[in-house]
Amino acid sequence: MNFHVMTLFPDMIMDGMNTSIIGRAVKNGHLTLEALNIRDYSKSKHNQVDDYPYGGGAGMVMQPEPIYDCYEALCERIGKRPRVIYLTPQGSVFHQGMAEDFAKEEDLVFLCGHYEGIDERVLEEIVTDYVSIGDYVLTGGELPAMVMIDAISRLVPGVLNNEVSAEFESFHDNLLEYPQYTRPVVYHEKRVPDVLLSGHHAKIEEWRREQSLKRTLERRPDLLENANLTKKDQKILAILKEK
Ligand code: 6GU
Repeated sequence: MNFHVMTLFPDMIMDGMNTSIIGRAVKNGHLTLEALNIRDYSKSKHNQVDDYPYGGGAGMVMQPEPIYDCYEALCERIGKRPRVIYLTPQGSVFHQGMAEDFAKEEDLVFLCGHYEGIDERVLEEIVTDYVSIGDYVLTGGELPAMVMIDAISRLVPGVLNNEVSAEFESFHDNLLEYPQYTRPVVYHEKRVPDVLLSGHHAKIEEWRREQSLKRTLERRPDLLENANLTKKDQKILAILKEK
């Protein structure tokens, strides 16, 4: 997977992704990440990239030409025209299914806006996907781009050490993950559930599934509508709801 981020703050992207598992995946070649400075494509004398909004109003608007030229230069260099994700609170709210869809691409471009937004005409020309990360307002698209890159990267084969773990975590089957425990067996007078110490693998799996169902019912009941539930799951849920 090759990530290309068009931004006015390239250091924010490179510094933010350098550490952690994503940084390691870049170093060992499972991913590439580059930040393209939109300002490098300004043709004005002071490298200006924004201007006053037509019709008036507060703030500045990012001009279309530097963004278009930045994208076209990238396309010429890599010989393809990848999907362009524009990070905006007006987009569809990002979820795991979208991460799975984006992870199938070989290249992805993220367009990070600032100020009051970007001239609509260049968005119409190059943007394929409008994505938000939630219903709150941020100062720019860089943090959302990093959130998406993290979520997509961990689905790319080889990025996580543990090949199976990406599938089995929260949101697998649209259920939340079961609680985890490690040593010591007794901590502040609380014991690790006996079943986990029993070595009985079938019983452990059964307990974990029940915990996932219970937790999802308590914390995110909305997820159950799209969950993949067996007859047995439905029975367990019915009992949990009675309590
Ligand atoms: Cl993608 N951008 C901005 N500026 N704010 C946001 C967002 C994106 N998602 C939620 N809030």
